[in-house]
Amino acid sequence: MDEQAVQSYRELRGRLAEAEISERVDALTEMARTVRRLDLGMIERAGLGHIGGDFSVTDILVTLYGAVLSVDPQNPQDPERDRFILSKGHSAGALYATLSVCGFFPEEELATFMAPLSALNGHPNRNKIPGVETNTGPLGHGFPVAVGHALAAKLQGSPRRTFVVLGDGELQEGSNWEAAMTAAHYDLSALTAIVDRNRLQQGARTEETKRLEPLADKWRSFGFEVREIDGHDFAQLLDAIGTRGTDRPVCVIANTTKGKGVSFMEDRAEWHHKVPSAEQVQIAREELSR
Ligand SMILES: Cc1ncc(C[n+]2csc(CCOP(=O)(O)OP(=O)(O)O)c2C)c(N)n1
Ligand SMILES: [Mg+2]
Repeated sequence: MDEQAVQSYRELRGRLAEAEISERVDALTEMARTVRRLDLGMIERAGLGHIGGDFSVTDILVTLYGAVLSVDPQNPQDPERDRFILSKGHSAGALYATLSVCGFFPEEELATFMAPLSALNGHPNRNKIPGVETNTGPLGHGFPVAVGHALAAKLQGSPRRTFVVLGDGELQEGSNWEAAMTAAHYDLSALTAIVDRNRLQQGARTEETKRLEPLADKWRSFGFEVREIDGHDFAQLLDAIGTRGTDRPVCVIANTTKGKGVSFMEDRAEWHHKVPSAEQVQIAREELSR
């Protein structure tokens, strides 16, 4: 835990709870800039990482931690905390940078990303990092666990919410659809599944690999309330993620751009896990400070 960062995080949450929408959007935009810059530095240092999916999911993570999730970095195991699971665990870099900004652990630790003996592995590990709910990495496993968390909350009569972020390519794993069926069967209205709909997976477009469309209809037919948004528009993100479902689970289809924020990475399959050269890092850094 990083006390100073926790203090700033608390201040931010307090301020944003009272703020006008434009102020909330500005603050989240600034936080996202910080997260992308930290993540870029981690990947540069490690020479490894999944920058494309990190940058498509950053604004979603920032909205969750900056304005929606009820979590306390000083008490990460509070039984009444909201639960968040990054099912697309390869975007660990973006999650680590976000958690450090909120004070779950000191920012300096980010420099150890993927180094031998570091807690910050290529995929998140709940036994090593405060704030991580479950280990992810093998795609298709996070959503079933999230459904379990949401069902437990319902059985306990708790109002806590559960959120899960899924990759769109990840939806090709059949376990997700079993989980969706289960969530709808139990009317888990405090569960929100967010799909990072960047239309790319590893090395190819989702629609050329295994067609997902009509995606919203699929989720609706499984019993979800669907909210389709621009996943880089903070006002839309706040609206779609901020409220729970009325009587059924929610699926937010967040239309995003893989590599968002860096012109030469945007919507390019090769930036799934390519590492930028020193020159590219410099250009990326400049673009991310605008
Ligand atoms: C079960 C499983 N199969 C394969 C992989 C290797 N893998 C890592 S990321 C990825 C592509 C995922 O695409 P998507 O879910 O769309 O993620 P994003 O575009 O957000 O990076 C694959 C195939 C894995 N992690 N788990
Ligand atoms: Mg994808």
